[in-house]
Amino acid sequence: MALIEIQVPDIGDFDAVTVIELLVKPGDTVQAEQSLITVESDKASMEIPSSHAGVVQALRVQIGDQVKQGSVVLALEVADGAAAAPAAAAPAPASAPDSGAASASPATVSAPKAPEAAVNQAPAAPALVAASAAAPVPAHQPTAAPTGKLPHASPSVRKFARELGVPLAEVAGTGPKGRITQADVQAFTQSVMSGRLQTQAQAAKAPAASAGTGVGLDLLPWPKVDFAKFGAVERKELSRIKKISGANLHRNWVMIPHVTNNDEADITELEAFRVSTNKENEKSGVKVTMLAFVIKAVVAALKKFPEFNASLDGDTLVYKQYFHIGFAADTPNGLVVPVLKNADQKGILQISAEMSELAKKARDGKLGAADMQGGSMSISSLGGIGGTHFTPIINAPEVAILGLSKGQMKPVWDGKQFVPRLTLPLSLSYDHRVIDGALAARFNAYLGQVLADYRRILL
Ligand code: CAO
Repeated sequence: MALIEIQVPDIGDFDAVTVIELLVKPGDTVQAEQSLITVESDKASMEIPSSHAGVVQALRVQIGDQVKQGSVVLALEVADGAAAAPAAAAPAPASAPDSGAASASPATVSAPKAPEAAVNQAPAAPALVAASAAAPVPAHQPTAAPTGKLPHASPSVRKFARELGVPLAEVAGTGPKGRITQADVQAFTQSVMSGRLQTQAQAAKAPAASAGTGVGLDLLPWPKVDFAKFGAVERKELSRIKKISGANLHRNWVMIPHVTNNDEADITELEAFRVSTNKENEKSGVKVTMLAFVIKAVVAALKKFPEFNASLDGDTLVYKQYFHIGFAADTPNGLVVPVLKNADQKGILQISAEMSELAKKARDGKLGAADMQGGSMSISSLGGIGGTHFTPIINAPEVAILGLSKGQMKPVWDGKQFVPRLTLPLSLSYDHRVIDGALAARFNAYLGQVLADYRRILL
């Protein structure tokens, strides 16, 4: 085994950037191109990937450190001989590795680089997670003539483009030195979709058109208004979280055919039980809210309706055998969705304790990437605030999300008279490509039954 040092590569136009997230720890096994840390400049945040596969020996940076090109990120133990060949298809990017592989002084390797960038000798590029909000959205150049040069984009943007089936060669880059950003890829998908619809519409109008019909999205450009003409204004850049979550929400809203099924659950008895549980556990410091019961009820519903615990992979549906439930948490900087893992194996008190820990981490801006990954389905609870029903946006690649609004006392007809019952509004948004309306109605109705009589979970 040999020890090498992974360095920050050329990070474009930035002199120094701040480490905001450590994605690995000593002892972790990493793959080539796996992200190691996230850094942030005043314009964007970027992931720094590893050039080698190996085992992390020691981190050389901490959150808050300022780093620049050449700063050492970590020491990595790699297989003998691997230090000389950072990636199978790529030449060694920087200084020669230490021939005394097992010696204490590690070889230094200027690390993160896009494999393709190494092939065409372009400077290494870190993965761009969020482009500056000020970046202009490029107009789609339908078929750029092939230049023979590989497009300039980071590994994560390439991965993102691959997942969406976007040909990078046709995407105009708006990042530094023409680098293609995630926002560019998203803008491309939108322009292609709208272009396709317009083509369909034109084909439908043509005299020779057969059965094809379509509707063009003949959208107007975004209104450009000088608001200062009408009164005093203040401009504030969106937070990093808002930029990232906004791009994700936009993609999910545009790409997933959402339908929302609204229902109500009678939670009169469950609320009484919750209140008594909190009284009994007053000293434990753990407060149980309705959301913890809903998480457990959602797990029961996912077991009964496995299509909801699935993700689309092309034409294949991937059914998950685990039950990790995401919940939207409101933070001063924007919306994040921590994921409560293995909710099926936990009781209500443990779920409540973990939820409050995750919510605190979210508010303190300390959630790691792993805290927000692997969800089966998400819940967005606005019950503590208000509202009757709403349309939550699905958190791709999940296929459904449950929105909870405020529980209210309502007069309910019991067959003889109106009785006051506490009802909880349930808004279930689902991906209609995967879930039919009838199945969604059944899922929501079953959820309501479980919440009305929690003993059903045992059946
Ligand atoms: N109906 C009525 N009251 C409810 C309720 C409901 N559905 N859900 C919670 N409440 C009550 C709680 O019992 C608590 O009451 P007390 O203060 O009297 O004990 C109060 O509302 C506040 O609850 P909470 O918000 O602290 O706890 P929670 O477990 O319900 O939610 C969390 C935790 C992290 C999800 C929440 O704090 C939060 O961030 N919610 C916002 C989520 C959001 O922004 N969603 C929108 C996403 S789309 O933009």
